[in-house]
Amino acid sequence: MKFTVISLISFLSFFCNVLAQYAPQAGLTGSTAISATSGRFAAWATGCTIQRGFMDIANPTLGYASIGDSSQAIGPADDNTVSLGDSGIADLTFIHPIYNGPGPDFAVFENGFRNATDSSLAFLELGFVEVSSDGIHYFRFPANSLTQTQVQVSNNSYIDAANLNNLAGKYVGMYGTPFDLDDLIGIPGLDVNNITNVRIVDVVGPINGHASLDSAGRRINDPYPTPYPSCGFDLDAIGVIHELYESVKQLPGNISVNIYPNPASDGVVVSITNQFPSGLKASLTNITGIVLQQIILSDKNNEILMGQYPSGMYFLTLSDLNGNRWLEKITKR
Ligand SMILES: [Ca+2]
Ligand SMILES: [Ca+2]
Ligand SMILES: [Ca+2]
Repeated sequence: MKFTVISLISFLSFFCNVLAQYAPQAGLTGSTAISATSGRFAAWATGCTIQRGFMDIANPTLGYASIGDSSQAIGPADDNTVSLGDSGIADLTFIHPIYNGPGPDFAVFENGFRNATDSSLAFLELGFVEVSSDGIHYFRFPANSLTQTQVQVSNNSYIDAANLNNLAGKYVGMYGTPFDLDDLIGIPGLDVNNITNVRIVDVVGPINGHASLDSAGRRINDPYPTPYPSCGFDLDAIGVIHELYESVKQLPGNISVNIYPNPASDGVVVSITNQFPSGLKASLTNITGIVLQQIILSDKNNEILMGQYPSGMYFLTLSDLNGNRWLEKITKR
């Protein structure tokens, strides 16, 4: 009987390794983990509200997760966390919106920890990540979990990050799991260049009963049950990589910008009122984040024609050679 159990575990771990196809745990070659101290973060979440989940979703009489509070999710990653509980939710806000720049745009920090003897394995508690550009409609990153679903992951078992994609908590403490807004381009009602809210939803881990499903309908095997006050996703921080500045009136170096008319009919003029910076780009996107025009600004007055587009809301983004961006909302009559 013991031989059979060992064989099963060997088989499952072999099976997992064959299937593993995503980036491995922090510190291993090919990992996409971003260290909290990497210097890539321009900003951190500034507001957080928490809806706690139960310590055990199947036994509500035990009460709710209770460790930490919303302040633990604000500011730079520091390994101090707030516990969400089974299916608990955290809503995060930021001083400036997040935009879809090259590569990952923000990263989520949890407090998972490594297996002492196998650096590819870690104790991980997972969360779905959703974003919104209006604070009302949220859209979930398509998550993938290839962790086996035959044996329940428990409060003392370890999983392989290489089986996980687009799930917060994939990486150990002080290493952020990156999210790239490219994955959500073209969804009606979401502007990937103006993300105002990020939401974390605890993955409920039982492989039977209250299972959470990934984007392919697979059950996500996440530690369960964990009937403790520290139950569920432990949110440490959200770091912003691509931060959007909302005013284009003033650029660095005392450069003033005037965009008119707004609302517009035939088009808008982008007027630079003094010393002209080189490499300044303007990009016009529609409400779903699709880029309609991209122009290198080469003159003090630059006209962007809009007569061919339907009425509605558009975004004009200016960017400089240092990667800074500024956003102006344009209403087309
Ligand atoms: Ca991106
Ligand atoms: Ca969970
Ligand atoms: Ca924290």
